Amino acid sequence: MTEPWASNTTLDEIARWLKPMKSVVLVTHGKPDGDALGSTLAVARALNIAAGGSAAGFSGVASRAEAWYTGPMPGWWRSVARDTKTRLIDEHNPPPGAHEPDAVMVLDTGAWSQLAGYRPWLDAQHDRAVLIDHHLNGDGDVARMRLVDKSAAAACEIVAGLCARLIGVDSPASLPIEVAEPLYLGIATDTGWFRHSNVNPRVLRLAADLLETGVEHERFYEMVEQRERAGRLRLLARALNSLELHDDDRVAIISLRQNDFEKAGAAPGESGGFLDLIKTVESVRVAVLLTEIDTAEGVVTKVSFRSKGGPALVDVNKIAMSLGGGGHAQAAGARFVGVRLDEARARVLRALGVTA
Ligand SMILES: [Mn+2]
Repeated sequence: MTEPWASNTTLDEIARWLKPMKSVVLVTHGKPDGDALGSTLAVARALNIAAGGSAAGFSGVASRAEAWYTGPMPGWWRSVARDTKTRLIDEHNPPPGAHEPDAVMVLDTGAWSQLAGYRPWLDAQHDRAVLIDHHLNGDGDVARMRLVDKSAAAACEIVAGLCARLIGVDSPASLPIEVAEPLYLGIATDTGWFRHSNVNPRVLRLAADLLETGVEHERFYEMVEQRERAGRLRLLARALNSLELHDDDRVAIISLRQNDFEKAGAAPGESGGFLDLIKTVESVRVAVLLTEIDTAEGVVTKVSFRSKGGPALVDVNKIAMSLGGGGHAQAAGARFVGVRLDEARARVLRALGVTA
């Protein structure tokens, strides 16, 4: 029987159900982001505090809750997790077979595809599992109890109410700072630091309440967003310098050669995200990155395509396929072995129907 992707419980019921639980495991989606880490850490700390311990647990006694993660982990995650009990799960460290907690919580996801690292262990926990999520889609059979609020900007927005109930405070402004900090992190990152369309009065009021507890906005912003390597910026400077526009400025091309990576002190692969910046040019519909590198098989020029959506969508998957590559309609690539950058550029422009 398939179960619907919808709530079948409330925050009050979840809080009441969690109260007597002595051991709780919290899981979230693989490659956890600020909301995934924030929601799991906040609940783990709230559970310990609700039972009379510190955020990290009880002196001489194990923590009541532990958060499990499947990587890769963001570089800053330990600065946020600090002394909260965590466990990294991977193929060498699977979920401990004998580990049968009183309760399992699945936060910020409800999709089996994002929880693959926990199976089959998680299947066996179904009847003692509760999930809290804000995504539009998920699998109803992940947990017996589900609270799905698609209007929430972040899982942390929902979880803030749970933490307040567990600890017994009326307002998020009265939460302990150890709980407020990860909640703020989740809300800030899932709203793109209060820039995305999910920003509304309710989430801004919650963020303001969390700041009342003493959360330092700038410290978290710096920790998460200001971690760029100087070499990557030098590489970006070289890429921007190469910018050329074609077809009435609708096609933008940037180019990087082996020499650019060496001069910048950057590794191939550090050009990720450059095309997002090129796409911010108003007239540009298709952005292309050409990368010429020397490999064991000789010179190779890699082509990455990104296109803007909407009615004027250029299907770059088709373009890439015509060049022997492929991908998706808005993100695709191809690879030319034994072809220099200038020849690759000519082939790309021809494929795009542009006469240079
Ligand atoms: Mn989220």
